[in-house]
Amino acid sequence: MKFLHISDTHLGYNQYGLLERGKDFFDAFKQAIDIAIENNVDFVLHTGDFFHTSRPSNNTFLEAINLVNRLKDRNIPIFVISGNHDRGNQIRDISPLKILENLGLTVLDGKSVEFNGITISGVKYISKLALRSYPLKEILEKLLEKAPKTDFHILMLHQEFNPYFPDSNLYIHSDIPEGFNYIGIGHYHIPQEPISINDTKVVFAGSTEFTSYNKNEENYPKGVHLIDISGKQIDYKFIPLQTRPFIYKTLTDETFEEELKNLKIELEDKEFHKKPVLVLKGDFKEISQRDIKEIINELNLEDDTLHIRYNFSFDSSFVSSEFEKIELKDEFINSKLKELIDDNEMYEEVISLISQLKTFENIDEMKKFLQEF
Ligand SMILES: [Mn+2]
Repeated sequence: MKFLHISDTHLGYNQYGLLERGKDFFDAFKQAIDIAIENNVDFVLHTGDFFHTSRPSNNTFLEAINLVNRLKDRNIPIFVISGNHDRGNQIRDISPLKILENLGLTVLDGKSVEFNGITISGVKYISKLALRSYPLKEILEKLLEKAPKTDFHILMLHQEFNPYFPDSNLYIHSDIPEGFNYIGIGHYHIPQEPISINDTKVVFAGSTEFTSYNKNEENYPKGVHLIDISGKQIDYKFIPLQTRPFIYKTLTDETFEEELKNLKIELEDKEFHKKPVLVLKGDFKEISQRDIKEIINELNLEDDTLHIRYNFSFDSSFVSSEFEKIELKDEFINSKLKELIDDNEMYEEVISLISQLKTFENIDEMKKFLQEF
C-alpha cells in the first residue's frame, strides 16, 4: 500500500498581496496531486493548514474543490486534519475542511478510521494554552484506546515540536505514546529527513510553498513524501516540487551597489520558469533604505522579479535623535504586538504588513493594497 504525505498547502494565501503568489500555492498543490495520481497511491495524507484561513474565499473553495475532485475521480481519498490556520473557531464556526467532506476528503480531527486494513488517526492543532489542561500524551492515549485495531496505525498531528520550535515543551520522544507505526506532522514548514523511533517513522512534512521568511528555509526545496508500506520496512522517498524561485542576497554598507549590479546580471542570465521573488537582507550602519531603493530603480530590478522583499535593519545611531525616537517607538510597538499575537507566523505577517503600509504615499494606495491583501 502506498500513500502520499503532504502538508501546509496554505491554499488561498496571496502572499505579499499578490494574486500570482496565490496561484503559486495552487500550482504546488496541483503538482502534489499529479504526483499522487502518477504514483498510483491508495490515499493522500494532509497534516493541516490545507487552507490559509478558516474563511477561504469562494474562489479558493472552487479551485480547491476542482483539484480534490481529480483525486475523487480516481478513488483516491484524502485524510486531513485542521491546522492552526484553518481549524476555525469551534464556538462560532466549524473548520472549512468540513465543506469538502462530500468530495472524498475525510477530516480526522480527533478521530480514527479504518481504511483497507490499516488505521488512520488524527488530531487537529491544539493551542499551547489548551495543552496545559489536556496534555497531548493523554489525548493520544485516549485516541489509541478507541481506534480500530489493525496491524498498521498512522497518526496525523499539526503541533509545535522541539527542536524545530525551540520554545515548545513538546517532544516526539516523550509526548507521543507507543502504538503508532507512522507519525506524520505538519506545522513546521521545512521538510525533514524521517526520524526512526524503534519501528516508528516520524515525518515532518514541511509546506508545499514558501510562506513567511525563515533563514533556515533558504536551502531546502519544497516537496512531498511518498511512502510505501507494502513490505516489512517502510519505504520513503522525498519528491521535490517545482516552486517559484526565491533568491536571497545579503547586502553590505560598502558594496551594496556592486552586489545589486551583479544581481542584475545574474537575473538576466538565468532562465527561470517563473519570475523569482528577491529577498534582500542586510544590517546597515551607514546607508538607508532610500539609498538601496535608488539603485534598485536605476537597475530596473523590479522588471526581473515578481516581488522584492526587504529584510533590512538599520543602525539608528548615525541619524538624528528624532529618527531614533521613531525607531524606539517601532521596537515598543513590535514587542507589544508580540505579546498580543501568540502565533509566530501571524506576528511576522503583521510586522511585514505594517512595514509595507509605511511605504504608501496616500490613503487610496493603501486602501487598494489592503483590499488585495
Ligand atoms: Mn502552516
